[in-house]
Amino acid sequence: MGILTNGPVPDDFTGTRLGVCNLCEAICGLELSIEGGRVTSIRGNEADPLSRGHICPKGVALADIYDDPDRLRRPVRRIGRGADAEWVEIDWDEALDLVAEGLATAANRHGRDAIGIYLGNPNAHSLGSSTHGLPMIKTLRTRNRFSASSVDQIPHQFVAWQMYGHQLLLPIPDIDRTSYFLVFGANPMASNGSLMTVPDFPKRLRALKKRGGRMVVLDPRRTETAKVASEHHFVRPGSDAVVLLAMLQVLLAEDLISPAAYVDDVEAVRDLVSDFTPEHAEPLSGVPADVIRRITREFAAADGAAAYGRLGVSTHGFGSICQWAIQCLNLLTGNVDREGGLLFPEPAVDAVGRGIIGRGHFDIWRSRVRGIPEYGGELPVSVMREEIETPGDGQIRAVLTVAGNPVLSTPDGKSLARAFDSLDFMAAVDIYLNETTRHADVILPPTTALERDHYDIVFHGLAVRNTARFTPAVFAKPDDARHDWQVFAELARRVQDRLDSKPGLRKRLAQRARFALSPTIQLTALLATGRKVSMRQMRAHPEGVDLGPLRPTLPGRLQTKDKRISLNPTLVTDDLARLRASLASTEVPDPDQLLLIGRRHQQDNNSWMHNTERLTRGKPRHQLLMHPDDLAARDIEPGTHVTVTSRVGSVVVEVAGAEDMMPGVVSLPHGYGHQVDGTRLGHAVKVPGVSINDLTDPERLDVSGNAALNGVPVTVTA
Ligand SMILES: Nc1nc2c(c(=O)[nH]1)N[C@H]1C(S)=C(S)[C@@H](COP(=O)(O)OP(=O)(O)OC[C@H]3O[C@@H](n4cnc5c(=O)[nH]c(N)nc54)[C@H](O)[C@@H]3O)O[C@H]1N2
Ligand SMILES: Nc1nc2c(c(=O)[nH]1)N[C@H]1C(S)=C(S)[C@@H](COP(=O)(O)OP(=O)(O)OC[C@H]3O[C@@H](n4cnc5c(=O)[nH]c(N)nc54)[C@H](O)[C@@H]3O)O[C@H]1N2
Ligand code: SF4
Ligand SMILES: [Mo]
Repeated sequence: MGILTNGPVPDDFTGTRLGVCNLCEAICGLELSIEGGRVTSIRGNEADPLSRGHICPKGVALADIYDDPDRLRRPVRRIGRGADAEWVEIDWDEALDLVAEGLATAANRHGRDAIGIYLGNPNAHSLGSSTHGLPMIKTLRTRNRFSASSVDQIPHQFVAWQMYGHQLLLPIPDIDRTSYFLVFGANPMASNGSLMTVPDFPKRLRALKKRGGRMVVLDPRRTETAKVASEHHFVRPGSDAVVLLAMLQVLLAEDLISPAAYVDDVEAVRDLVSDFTPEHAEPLSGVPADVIRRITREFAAADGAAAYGRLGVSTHGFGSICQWAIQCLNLLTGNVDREGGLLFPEPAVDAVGRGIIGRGHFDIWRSRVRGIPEYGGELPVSVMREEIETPGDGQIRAVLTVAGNPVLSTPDGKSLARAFDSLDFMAAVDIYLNETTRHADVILPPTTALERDHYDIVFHGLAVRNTARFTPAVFAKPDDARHDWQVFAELARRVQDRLDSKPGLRKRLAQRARFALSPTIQLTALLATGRKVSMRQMRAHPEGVDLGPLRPTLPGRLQTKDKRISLNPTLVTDDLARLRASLASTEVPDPDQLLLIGRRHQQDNNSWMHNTERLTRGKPRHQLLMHPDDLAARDIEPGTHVTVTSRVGSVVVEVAGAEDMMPGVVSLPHGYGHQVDGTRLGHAVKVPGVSINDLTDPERLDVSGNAALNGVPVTVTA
């Protein structure tokens, strides 16, 4: 009995053990009750200096992944295809050789770019993926790299790289001290925060309101967050840019600005936004001009204000303009690097300052078929299908996916699934057979969260408070299992051994030596040179070490060459021409047209965990949500099935009436539409529904290459 803090628990352990949840960006500290070696309950750890006892339903379900009989525990190989496919377990050695052979053969026959890589969301939540996964991908030297980032946050990175000099140098709302929190297109009450690691958002919001602060939300749906806001306004999907530009116009016209001394190009912004008035924005966005003016004045007058925009504004056609305008709003009002405004976290492992993550670059190469620029070494995942299906030099012939499900999570996923079947070879590093991995020839399943050591390289750098926490594995890895870093190290070696052209022996030996060091050893070294906290301290305090509230750090921490910030990043502001052209477009919209947006629910986790009992019970939540007036106008009864059609495809799904929707807007959750059911190796999926990404359009892109998943024009018929 008792709290055992270090080293995996013995088989028959009974007692409590600290753990960590890696399912979302809130990185909650956990307390697990274990009986006879099995987790019987999970609570939030009150002693964690960041999460302070917070937990959500997904964290409670964390052990369901570990215990899940559907989860793959040994590599499998596919024999046959589609409905007739059979999966046979093979041993690690054979599986790793098969994958290495498949990838190397494609590269040897057709060149390096014949390998396509897709990295999914859980990579950001695994230490081994940072220390070994990314270096392994680098050794493949392909330009056909894709990830979930281009259906998510590339606009943030694109803007931060240009304005602050590093793509992950992102100012974080100082939620614990701000008095005005202005939110565009985020739903932290369901998502628990993103690009703002903010566990226990509800508690921090209550404190904000208690000290007289306000939260104002702009969202086309009256979300869980909108409902607890001081004020919520509907905004037409895809139109936030004109609202934000109008706010800048008001700030400058009324001289409500007080930028820091190291901020340049204020006059350029004045010129760029001069014709974007609140009156111009009102008919386009649905947000009244007087509301835009009032919010702007309140924001400028607040004693510490923070504007924040998340998925709803990064995944639309002008995501970069929105993220730029949000930075301008914060910078012009002097709220960046200010307590109560936004601040830059100082993590114990400074991935930004240490160059562990590259600063960013753009348009060094372009996609072969459509000529879309890379960002940060990746092409938009929206071009992956055509790069597989279009013959010619540089065509992708083999794909490796790592912890991702692009068939459900990226635009026109259905066509991507078809493209996967045309490959010479496909492999997946994943713990489940799902809509994507079912197309692979081999699946390599690594260990899961409770079996591996954890430290959040990424999210401490985006957190609302400076803390550091190392969580040793709760359970030992079974002898015949592999950690993800071990899989990556082996793949790097075995692929390289088979490549016709490889680096010299000396370089290969150096790489190999690095890959041999475990993530924990690499982390220990990084901490030692960072000198903020040591591994020894973290081991002594598995609940986490508090390093204090965020502090002003500019201009010292700026990564720009001149340590100054330009408000006119031209790769973004040049895109205003495209915005103007789209606003001036004389195309008359179809009167039957509705705009489709996505949604997240507290009990959903992107496209997976739809087989855990705990998260799937309760009211169904797969339906298309639609305003009652829009239903009535089409003679549609709630609860019936409707056909939703976009340029790309069409789905049939149950519809529900929802006063919470802005009229003219409909919503579907993403990550639904499962096709792998109840087989021994598959998800025993317990939810109905369709994939929103059978409707989203790979042609709709932001200037950064990010997909415009929201605001998709659709029609809905009975
Ligand atoms: N229309 C629409 N589409 C969206 C979104 C939206 O809002 N609307 N959201 C987008 C966003 S923000 C994101 S991040 C993407 C997510 O898109 P993806 O990353 O492609 O999809 P996930 O559902 O996160 O898939 C995670 C996969 O990782 C596997 N996995 C889980 N844990 C591990 C592990 O420890 N190791 C390994 N190797 N595998 C593991 C799971 O089995 C699953 O297959 O979806 C995007 N798609
Ligand atoms: N429970 C749960 N939590 C999650 C996830 C999950 O799947 N489930 N996924 C995690 C991931 S990968 C991410 S990236 C984060 C995302 O975190 P958030 O961005 O907070 O999450 P979303 O719920 O996607 O919020 C987007 C909001 O934008 C709104 N919106 C849509 N279009 C527009 C528009 O044009 N303008 C405006 N102003 N708003 C718009 C939507 O109605 C929605 O409320 O969540 C993370 N947390
Ligand atoms: S909010 Fe929920 S899913 Fe996110 S880290 Fe905390 S417990 Fe896990
Ligand atoms: Mo995401």
